[in-house]
Amino acid sequence: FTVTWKETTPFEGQKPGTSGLRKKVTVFKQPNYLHNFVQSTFNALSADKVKGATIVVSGDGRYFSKDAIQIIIKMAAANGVRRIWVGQNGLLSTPAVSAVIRERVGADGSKATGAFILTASHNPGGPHEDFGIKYNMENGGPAPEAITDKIFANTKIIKEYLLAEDLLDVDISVIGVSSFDGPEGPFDVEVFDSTTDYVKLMKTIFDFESIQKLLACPKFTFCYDALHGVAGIYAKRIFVEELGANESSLMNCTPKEDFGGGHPDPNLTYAKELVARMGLSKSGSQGEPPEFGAAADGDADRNMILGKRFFVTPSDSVAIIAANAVEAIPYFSSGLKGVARSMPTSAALDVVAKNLNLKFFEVPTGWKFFGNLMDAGLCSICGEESFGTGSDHIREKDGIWAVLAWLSILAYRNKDKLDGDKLVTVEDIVLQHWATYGRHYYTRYDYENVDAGAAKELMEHLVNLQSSLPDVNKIIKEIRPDVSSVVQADEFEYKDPVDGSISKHQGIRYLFEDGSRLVFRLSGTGSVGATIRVYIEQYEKDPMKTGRDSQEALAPLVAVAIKLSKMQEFTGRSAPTVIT
Ligand code: VG1
Ligand code: CO
Repeated sequence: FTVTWKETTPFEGQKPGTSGLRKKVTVFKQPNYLHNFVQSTFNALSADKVKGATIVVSGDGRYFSKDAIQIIIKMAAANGVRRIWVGQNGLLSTPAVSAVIRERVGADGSKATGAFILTASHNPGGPHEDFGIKYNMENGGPAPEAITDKIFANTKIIKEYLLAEDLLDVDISVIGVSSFDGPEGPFDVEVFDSTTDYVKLMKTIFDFESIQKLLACPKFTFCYDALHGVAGIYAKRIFVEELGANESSLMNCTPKEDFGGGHPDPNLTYAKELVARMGLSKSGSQGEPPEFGAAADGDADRNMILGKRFFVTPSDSVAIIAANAVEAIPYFSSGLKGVARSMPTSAALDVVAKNLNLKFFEVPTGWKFFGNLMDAGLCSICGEESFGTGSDHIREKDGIWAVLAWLSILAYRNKDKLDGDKLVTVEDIVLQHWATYGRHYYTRYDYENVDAGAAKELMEHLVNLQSSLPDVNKIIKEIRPDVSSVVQADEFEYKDPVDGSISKHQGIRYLFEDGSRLVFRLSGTGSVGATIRVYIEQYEKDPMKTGRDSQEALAPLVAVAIKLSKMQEFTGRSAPTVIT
């Protein structure tokens, strides 16, 4: 092939958000739009990570992925990349990409130094929906801010990109290697099985045999909903082929370019079919729900864990996994190095860390901040309130891992009960956890696609309010005299304990005397307008009071949050778009 220098001009707004660049497909399809971003990424990397390097390109299979993969292959060839690794059909979950970067070794001993992940995660897909791209580094984790800032700076001044125009399209549906000759030497594209490396890694972490026994027990019923995302191919391999679950326990496990028209976000609002099957929908259920249910998002890094007629909040989930990991999961049997959560995630994990005397970290939203802690050996398990849970086995959150972690805990707790008449359930485990550690009532209100200017004003208003706590408390007492007082309010700022880098403006916090918290943030993953997230949390130590309905328990704080922020005045919204 030959290399052509193509002239181009910058596009506005190619700033990577919480997790890469996410825009409408129509935006990505503009001539040169993807090319500019990819070249800006190559230009932001050190030369050794491009020239002669091995780079992974794959994603959740959403609409436009196949075109994007061919474009990136041609640009990589022209930029002197030695080899591109593609999961069959362009499919690799985000956690599997991380595993491939860290674990996969090519036939000639080659290792990947990075990856382009093609996903907009939980955002809908299709010709009129979202596409996304993000770059992951040699450790398998998302590029740190130093790199994403550089990429963005490059997108603003880009004048040309490199393209191997005459390179033939590669058939990514067939496993094998295609070799080409370029001006700087050979270039290969290797298509490989999307699940092998990931499955191998999972087997080194969990005791598959004990999970298999649990799944074989007739009293334990199981279902998994991939919402037509990429998780489906891993679910089939792991839950059905390896662990013996019934094929009928899989829902929506064939990946689709448009996720079947749905919103591939595993929560009580969007995972409707699973929620109904688990007996959690208001309209009631058809028949006896399974004992355990779980779902994933489009790129399979998120998870939702459900018991029969029971929802586990993600903040509780990570705390419960951390509390049980050493006993129940072989990978952690020699102890946990530490635990971490994102700032808006509830303090359930803090209480576990304190009780078990573990190192504990609170980081800004987004997985990239956990990676440094893990690379430095400071953190084993971490999680976010947004249905993200994971560990230092890779550098991304991991939806299937979280399900295997829960199945491991259930298998461990039930190992002597499989022949008895009653199993320990998901609900039992959560209730026991609350009895030991107390309960953090938690909810998140999302106001999606509000006017960006209005969202900014609302946030400024909340920052201004923070200058006088007496005023804040006066307002609160007027709204709800039964709510405790704010004792501290600030904008969250994080100093990375490993590299000393500082991230500012990571969310507005109001911290109450009784441990309650209100947090306000703007989303960094949307593709149009702004999304305001309000995180509401209240701690209850009294075991007699941990069994309330969470929306009811949180109602006073919710009322305060809405009034304090003047939500309706600024946005015109009287209700959130999604409550999780
Ligand atoms: C959201 C979540 C955040 C998560 C991020 C990426 O970000 O709140 O916790 O890490 O999505 O997840 P934001 O900026 O919109 O609040 V995924 O599964 O979209 O890669
Ligand atoms: Co995701």
